[in-house]
Order: sequence, then structure tokens, then C-alpha cells
Amino acid sequence: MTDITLYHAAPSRASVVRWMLEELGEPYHVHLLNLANGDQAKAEYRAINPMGKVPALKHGDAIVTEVAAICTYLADEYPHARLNIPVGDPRRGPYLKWLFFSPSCIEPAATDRAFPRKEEPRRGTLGYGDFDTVMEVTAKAVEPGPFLMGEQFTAADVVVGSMLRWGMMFDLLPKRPEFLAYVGRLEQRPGLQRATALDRELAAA
Ligand SMILES: N[C@@H](CCC(=O)N[C@@H](CS)C(=O)NCC(=O)O)C(=O)O
Repeated sequence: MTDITLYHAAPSRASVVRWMLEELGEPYHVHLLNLANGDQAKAEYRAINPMGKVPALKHGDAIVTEVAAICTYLADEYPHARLNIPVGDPRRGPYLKWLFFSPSCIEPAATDRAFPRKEEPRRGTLGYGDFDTVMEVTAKAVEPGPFLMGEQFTAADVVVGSMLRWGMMFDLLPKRPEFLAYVGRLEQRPGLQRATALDRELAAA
């Protein structure tokens, strides 16, 4: 028996949470949504995530949405997996920084570049500043390796690593040598390999 349910669609951002769950090693149910059929907009699912987006996670009575929040939550709920940096550890600050940096800086920098605005906003008005700085800061962080927090692989690698992996796959992010080497290290992880194989089966079904 498990009390974890992933509201999932493959391929989608929900695959990031599937990777996290595979790293965690806890059993989980998958509740599959068909995005092409608009399952995400139906009242039944909006009761889970009023944003009408996947992923969502149900853990007992708790519902968590937003990829980075779900990964942070799971890492803290299951500390034995050592995917978190616990409260009280001075490394928790930088760890949280990377968990927030992906959705608030890397992703909007990438999508704004792919879909430019009519008028270029002033750098100061954009939370991420500018694309080149975001890329430079991210490259410097992943370069020393093996992971963002050094030797310890954490939820921050699941979130930032997925963003870089998908971003390069869809040509939203440059294939910098630092990114390629980091993603190459992540792709050695059995958890990511399992999640990818499971989602490939779903996408083909
Ligand atoms: N900010 C959300 C983004 C979620 C998101 O955009 N999910 C897409 C799939 S990759 C989705 O549900 N799209 C369906 C739709 O918008 O109708 C997160 O990080 O979880």
C-alpha cells in the first residue's frame, strides 16, 4: 500500500517528479491524465490542481503542485533517501536557491528567449535579469560537479538537471560543455533511467 499518487502525463513536466520518486525508492500510484483530451481542465482534476496543470502530488491528505515544490516536499518528507539538505545544515540555503532558481530564472529566461516579447523589458523588471547571466551562473554552478551540492545528489539536481536536459533537447538552452557534462552524469543514475523507460512506455501506449 502506498499513500503517494502522482497525477501524471508523459511526456510532460510531471516526468521530473517521476524521476524524483524513482530516486526516492518509495512506491507510488500513477493517475494518468490525457492532456490532448483536456483531462487537466476537467472539474475533477481542477479540484486537485486549480491551475489545470500537471504534475500534482497527493500524499495522504496533502496535495502539492509545482514541480520544484513537490521535489522539495518529497525530499524533506523522506529524509532517509538523503535527497534533501536538512534545516540546520548551512548548505540548505544554496540548496533551496537552486530549487527556486530553476522555475524562477532558468525556465522564464529560456521561454522568453524562445517567444520574445514585443518590447524588451528592462533588465531590472525581470526576476531573472538576463538570459546570458542566468546561463553563466548556472554553468559555473554545475561545472565543478559531480552535483550542484558537490558529492551529494539532491532534489535540486532533479529540478535543475531536468530543466537543462529538456531545455537542450528542445533547443531552448545552449549545449554548453558544462551543461552536457552535468546532464551526462545525471543520465548515469538508475533512477533517471527507470523513470525515462517507464515514461517512454506510457508515451508509446
Ligand atoms: N509551473 C508548473 C508548470 C506545469 C505545466 O505547465 N505543465 C504542463 C505540462 S508540461 C501542463 O499541464 N500543460 C497542460 C495545459 O496547460 O493545459 C510546474 O512547475 O509544475
